[in-house]
Amino acid sequence: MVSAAATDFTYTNYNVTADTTGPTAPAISFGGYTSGTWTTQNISFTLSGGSDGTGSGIQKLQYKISSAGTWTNYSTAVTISTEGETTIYARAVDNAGNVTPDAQAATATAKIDKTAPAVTFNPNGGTFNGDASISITCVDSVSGVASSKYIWAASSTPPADTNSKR
Ligand SMILES: [Ca+2]
Repeated sequence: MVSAAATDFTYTNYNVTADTTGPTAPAISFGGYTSGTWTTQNISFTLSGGSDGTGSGIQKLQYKISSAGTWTNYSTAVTISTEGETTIYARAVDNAGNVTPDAQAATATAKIDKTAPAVTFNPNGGTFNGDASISITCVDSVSGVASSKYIWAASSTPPADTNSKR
């Protein structure tokens, strides 16, 4: 049997506040790059902000690369070097473990193309007795061909000014 005098007990009031709401998404920032435009360079992004309102506060920020990617804790600038179109997602996690709902995650698009278009001549060289018809095909499998130009020269020495033809 255990007995104790009433003075052995102390009482403490705990304020229990439930936080069941995820924070708003952080911002995805690029240095000198505009989301959704093509570039020939690697792209770096940083995350900042997000708000948990009057909730438990933001514990950490996370990002993932492509919708099938894995949420990764953010600590410093992230560099994307993969050619093609890459979607970046960002969310925040609060101190209660709630996350920004998927539908409210921040998104941005990185578009990298480091490869020049392929140019094909048909026929490619040859000797012609009379007029020659040559087709030129330009293909770019990443960002596509925006425009194409050609020059021609009467000798085997290319013109010095590539904007002229002779
Ligand atoms: Ca919250």
